[in-house]
Amino acid sequence: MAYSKEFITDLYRKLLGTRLSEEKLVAIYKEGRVPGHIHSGVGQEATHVGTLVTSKEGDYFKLAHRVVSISSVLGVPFSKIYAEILGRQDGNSRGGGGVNHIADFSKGILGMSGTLGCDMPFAVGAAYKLKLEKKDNIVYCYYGDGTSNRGPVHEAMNWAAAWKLPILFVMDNNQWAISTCIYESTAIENPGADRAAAYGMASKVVDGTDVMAVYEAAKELSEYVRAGNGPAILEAKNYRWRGHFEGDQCKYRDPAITEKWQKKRNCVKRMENYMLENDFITEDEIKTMYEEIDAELNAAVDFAEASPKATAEDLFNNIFA
Ligand SMILES: Cc1ncc(C[n+]2csc(CCOP(=O)(O)OP(=O)(O)O)c2C)c(N)n1
Repeated sequence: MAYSKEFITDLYRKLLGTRLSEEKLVAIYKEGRVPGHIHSGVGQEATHVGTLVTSKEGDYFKLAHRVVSISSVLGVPFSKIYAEILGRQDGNSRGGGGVNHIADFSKGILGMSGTLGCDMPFAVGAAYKLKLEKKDNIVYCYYGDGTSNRGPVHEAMNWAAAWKLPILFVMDNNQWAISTCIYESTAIENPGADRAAAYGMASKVVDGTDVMAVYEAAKELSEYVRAGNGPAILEAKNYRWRGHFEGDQCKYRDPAITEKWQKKRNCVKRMENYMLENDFITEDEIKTMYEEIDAELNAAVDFAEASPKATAEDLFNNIFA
């Protein structure tokens, strides 16, 4: 497929922004500037960026607990994302939600549940709304390989398929659920895509470290879903580069395998090589982009740290009962 320079450069900028933001979170966490914990998504950005660039105004999103910087691709400023993660009043959930709750209804971002899998039916509910409204919008629903073995995921998928709802399930298969490898807990090779047929859904497996391949697969499946054919599953093969949380020593897995993924399957480097080889960008332009994004992220951290902390009283605000 032929791509314009504008499209490719925009895609790369989103990919790089997500990567540098995930790295920034790790850096400020190490300095003790982040309360609570973070689940770093460094290395897995292409799966999220490559799918979300196929979205359009009016779509809904049920994001995941990893690669939280991805909300930026949907228009949430880094300053708001960081303020939330740092527990500040200028955050998306006024600092009361933290890292897992970068919801923003104005952008269609529905938030997520800390009880993994239980939020999949919310996404299906949003898809039902879209179907009743007869819109050609869809829901992007992200979930992990570990989450895929939970009961609510099955219920959500069954319901979505039975009612032919417009929802694209995106499995970010990073192969690990804390210390359990998916291939020890699941008997099939593709724990996302192989199950699709049982629900009567379309599916695809893609290299989650190749943003162009993800984009092409997501384009095809999102168009299929948008056209009213019912839900589909896109399984992106990936690897969790860092620990489940920062501080996890990963004693349960072989560091040589992690290193191999980092060296050979770095989605940002792969995209840079593709762009350089095809004359979409120069080394100097890449360097400038790193500098610009880094400055934007530093300003976002400054903004978040200057924002007032959420208070104990805030716990009782903005709740239904
Ligand atoms: C129902 C439930 N069980 C356990 C947990 C604790 N937990 C948080 S993240 C996680 C790993 C989930 O693995 P996966 O879905 O593959 O996502 P990943 O963390 O690899 O991105 C677990 C078990 C939880 N939050 N909810």
